Amino acid sequence: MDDKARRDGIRYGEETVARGAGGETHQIARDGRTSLTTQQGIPVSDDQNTLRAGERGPDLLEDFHFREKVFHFDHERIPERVVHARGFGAHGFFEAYEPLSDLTRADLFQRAGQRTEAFVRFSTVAGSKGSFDLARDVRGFAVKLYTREGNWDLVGNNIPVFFIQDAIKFPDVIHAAKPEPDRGFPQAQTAHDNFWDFASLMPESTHMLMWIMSDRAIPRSFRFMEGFGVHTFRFVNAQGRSTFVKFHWKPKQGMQSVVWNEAVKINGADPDFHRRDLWDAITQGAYPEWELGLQLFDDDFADRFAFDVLDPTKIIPEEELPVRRVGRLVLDRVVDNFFAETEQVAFCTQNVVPGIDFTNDPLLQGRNFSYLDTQLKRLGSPNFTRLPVNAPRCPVAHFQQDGHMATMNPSSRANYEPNSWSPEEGGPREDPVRGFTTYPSTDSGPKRRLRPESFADHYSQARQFYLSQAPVERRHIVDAFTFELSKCERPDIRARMVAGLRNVDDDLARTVADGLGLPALPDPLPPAREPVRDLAPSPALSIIANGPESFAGRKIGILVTDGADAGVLAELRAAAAEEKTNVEIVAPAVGGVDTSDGNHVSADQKLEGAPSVLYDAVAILTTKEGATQLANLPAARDFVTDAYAHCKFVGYVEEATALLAATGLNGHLDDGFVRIDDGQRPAADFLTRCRRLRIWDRQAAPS
Ligand code: HDE
Repeated sequence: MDDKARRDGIRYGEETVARGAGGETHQIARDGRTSLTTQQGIPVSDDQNTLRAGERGPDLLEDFHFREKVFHFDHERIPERVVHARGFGAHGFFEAYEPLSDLTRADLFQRAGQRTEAFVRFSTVAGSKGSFDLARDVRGFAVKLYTREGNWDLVGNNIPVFFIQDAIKFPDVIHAAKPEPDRGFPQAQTAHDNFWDFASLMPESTHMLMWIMSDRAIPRSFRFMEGFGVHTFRFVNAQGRSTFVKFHWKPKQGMQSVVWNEAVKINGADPDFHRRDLWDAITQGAYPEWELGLQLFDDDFADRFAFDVLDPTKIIPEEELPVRRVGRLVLDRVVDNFFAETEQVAFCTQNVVPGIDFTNDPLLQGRNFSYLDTQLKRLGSPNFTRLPVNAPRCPVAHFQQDGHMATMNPSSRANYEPNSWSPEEGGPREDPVRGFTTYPSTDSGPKRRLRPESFADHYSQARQFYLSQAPVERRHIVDAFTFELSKCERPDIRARMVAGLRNVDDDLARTVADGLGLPALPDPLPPAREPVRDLAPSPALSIIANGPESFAGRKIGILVTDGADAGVLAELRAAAAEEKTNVEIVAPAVGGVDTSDGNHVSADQKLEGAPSVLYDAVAILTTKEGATQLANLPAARDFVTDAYAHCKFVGYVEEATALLAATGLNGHLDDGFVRIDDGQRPAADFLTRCRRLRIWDRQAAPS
């Protein structure tokens, strides 16, 4: 159908489906494209108009194409995940560095260099599917490993502890964090009464609160954050010997977070900041990598350790039990279809393979019940395991059958066992040698509902985390508590939380109390058990102390105007390429600019759509006239002042001075302002300095 016919409202009779010599219908239309068909494969001749009686209607029920199309559309949505609704997935592989057969019989750890296909989904927890990426929140880090002995799902987070110790409190903590039920807001944030009411009444959440009020909860990218299995698991080797294990994912890109004021602005400028970042990195071939780290220990260590290794609100500090790196996870392929893969992927904590087993961590045990249940609700059929993203890559053989959307049913005689049919007709049999065997721990005791005494110290590790942070990171924690509690309408909730913080650190509690303007410092909450108090700080807990070694994978926004020095731009681009740093050209018009050599440079972004919060560092390349024009543009002034306020490096040419003057920053040009048109190799020098990521001195340490 041509455009004219479409405009004219069309009664048409033109045939769009090619016919073969014998009159049979082909799936190829006349212009060489695939013919549009219904779900039943019936070629469609007109997808613009419903079937109607007479020129102006009414529509006819007989229009099976219209009915099918709208019916399917009406059913496109599936329930979003009750938590972790907003996520982004990618494919890749895990590669083992060395055989770990002394520790585990899990197939993926048996041979150095062995690769196992993987799918990873990152997520935020509290927000709905359409919320923004830079919410202050835990990030999910769920890894599906398609091993040769079945799927292993390591469903972790970017924070190694959790809010609660017992799964029975999960609905409560999530209800409290989600939008309040009467009003349906606030979306994707914990800064409201219900969350802090619950948190302040649940001292076991204190350690986790320290983490989510820290910069860990506002990562710069999924690529720059750690992942943790959280619980203690077991490895079991071929001889049946068990070793406790905690899983870590260490980003090879180094760690990096943004600052809160920046996060708020990123959410407006690009709500898809994290998913776009991962998509861009992978499609550009800069595949992100994490190393799998293991903390391995035996019963003796577990007995000696100051806390219960089954308590998911505790870590084992890396300094006390080193992390052994045993392989790498590489994400090298984006999804073909978001719904089919990222939305339909179904992680289940109970998916473990021979050689990996659970412990009695009560949170883990509860999760093992929840995940299977939730997938049935979400995906609507017990056959969700057949979806390509969920299907094991190894052979599957069992007698489970039928159900909604069954695509794989027993085709031979027997659908039960034991049976006396031949191997061909009788189907699979148990395999005591290869089969999964549960580690035979001896567990017994009276049936009771209780919380073990060994779980009762809620404050010592919270304090350890706080004291392990760099001063500026501590300040961010203070600011985050103050901000979030300031959003609580009830003063008693604010005061109760500060009373809890007194058990963590008195300075922290006092500064938050001052920030909130509490009339008096409340007495500390009575602890369930006297805390151990001063544990040795753990440097591994600081992001700043574990930053990247290079500026690779980061992004510079270069603000240019007409007449910008072509030589400096070329040097900057070359230095960035050498450092494997991405560059985006930002200009007053997206059409681009003419540089000093008369060449045209097209822009990637228009200034108003590319605030400096989208970049790790910025540079300004302009002329005297250009700088004067920029000085009159609010977006240009914000570009610079935000970069300054967020402690970023700013490269500039001498001619940019008028813009800097207009921002009032001229007197404050610290180390982070770097001339890129002056010196030996100024552009390369600028990139090298950017490796520090931020000039934290701009933010004073807490008093
Ligand atoms: Fe989850 N969690 N969770 N969780 N969780 C879900 O399963 C649950 C917990 C985590 O990208 C749900 O498929 C309970 C800890 C991730 O698809 C649900 C408890 C950790 C994801 C569920 C926890 C996680 C989920 C919702 C307390 C870190 C997203 C949708 C006992 C170790 C996976 C779904 C994805 C998702 C239950 C606590 C990580 C309802 C009951 C601790 C990364 O089954």
